[in-house]
Amino acid sequence: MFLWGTATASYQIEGAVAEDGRGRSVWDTFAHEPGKVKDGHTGDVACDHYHRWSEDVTLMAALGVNSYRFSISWPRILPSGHGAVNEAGLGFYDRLVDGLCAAGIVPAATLFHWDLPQALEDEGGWLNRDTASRMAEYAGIVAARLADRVPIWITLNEPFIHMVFGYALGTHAPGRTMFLDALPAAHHQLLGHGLAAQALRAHGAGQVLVTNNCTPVWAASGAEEDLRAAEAYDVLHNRLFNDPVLLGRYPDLSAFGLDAMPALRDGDLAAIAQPLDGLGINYYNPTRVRAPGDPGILPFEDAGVTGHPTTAFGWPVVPDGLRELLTGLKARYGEALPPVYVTENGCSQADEPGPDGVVDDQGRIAFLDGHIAAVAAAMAEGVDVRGYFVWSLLDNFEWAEGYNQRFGLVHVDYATQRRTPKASYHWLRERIAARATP
Ligand code: GBH
Repeated sequence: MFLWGTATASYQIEGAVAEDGRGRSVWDTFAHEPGKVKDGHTGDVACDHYHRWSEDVTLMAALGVNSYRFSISWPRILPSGHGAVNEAGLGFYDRLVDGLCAAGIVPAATLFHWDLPQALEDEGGWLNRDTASRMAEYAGIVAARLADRVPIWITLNEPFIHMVFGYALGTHAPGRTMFLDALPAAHHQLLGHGLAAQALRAHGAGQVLVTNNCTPVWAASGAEEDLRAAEAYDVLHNRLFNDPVLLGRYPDLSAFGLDAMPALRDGDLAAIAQPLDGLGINYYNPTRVRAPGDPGILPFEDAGVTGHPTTAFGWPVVPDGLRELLTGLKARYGEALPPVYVTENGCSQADEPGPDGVVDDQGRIAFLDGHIAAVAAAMAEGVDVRGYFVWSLLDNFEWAEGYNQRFGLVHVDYATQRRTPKASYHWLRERIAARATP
């Protein structure tokens, strides 16, 4: 069965940040620091999904999706990062999973979508190797409770983005600005993936995946130095995360002046390269780079993708980039590539209901139509794609942009929490009903 789904993440939708014993996450801290999130927005209430999850499951059932990718809030389960387990936190996901199963929707749970317990950040966060072991403990606890009903587990969401925005540039929590010194945060997340994958399986998890956001990398010209820049960017964005997981080794980092991955120890790569049941891919857009004007610390610079429409976020809309990405993964990894799940794809639009109450998001319909066709094209070229999840079910807390970017199939009026399915929701329902596959 091809999985048609929607995707969300705990801090972006749940709210209820101080309820039922939830501990603080790095995003609670970051969002409450003045100037970090646009307009001072926080996830304190978000979509109030913690209280409205049942209504949200009903919306998915009516949409006709057969799967739902959500993330578990680590600090709801382990408020101080380790030690005492918060039963009420487990209870929330227990009810959600039961609700999904009753609606015939396959739960796909992500363990870490960026909301690390603040208590673990206080011990060094992902710069501390121990956080990987803490993740394995957390994985075992949730799997022991939920793996009887959750068949699909995703360890990490986009470790590249978390390293770059959270640790290198500081535009996301925990807000560190370490540039290339952030690389251990990548290695420790990957180690956390490997150890968590083992713990998940030991506690009955069926399918284990990791989700990497990947981008086709285009050189700004055919000049030798631009081609080298493109290769270096591909190493940093894509291969640094796919190679160790699928091949058990890191790519050559010499373009970054490194002869090995910092923080790597003997045995780590074997732990990271656990057999996987699938690779999750989040795709938003391609990236175009050129050689840096001033030789600085990075061997590339952004050249911008031009000549394509853009989303409200300013991101280029290039549906064929998804076909290029998927077929490129197959060409690069061959037999080592497990089945692929597109675990996120979607776009932001400035959606508001018209006088008739209708949110007529034609741009999103065109976006989804084009990208679903790109998945079909990749499948026709031999890539084993097993699922497609739209980001997102609901408009939600878009990290540093707060509530200013809307990615939902369902509009959320934050003042009242009223949910209004957009035109794209109705379009997708008909698309799914008409054809079982892309
Ligand atoms: C995902 O990250 C996250 O998993 C999810 O939580 C989030 O809400 C969603 O996407 C939407 O943002 O500068 O034009 O080259 C996506 C990571 C990073 C993808 C920035 C697009 C740059 C576009 N994104 N990236 S551009």
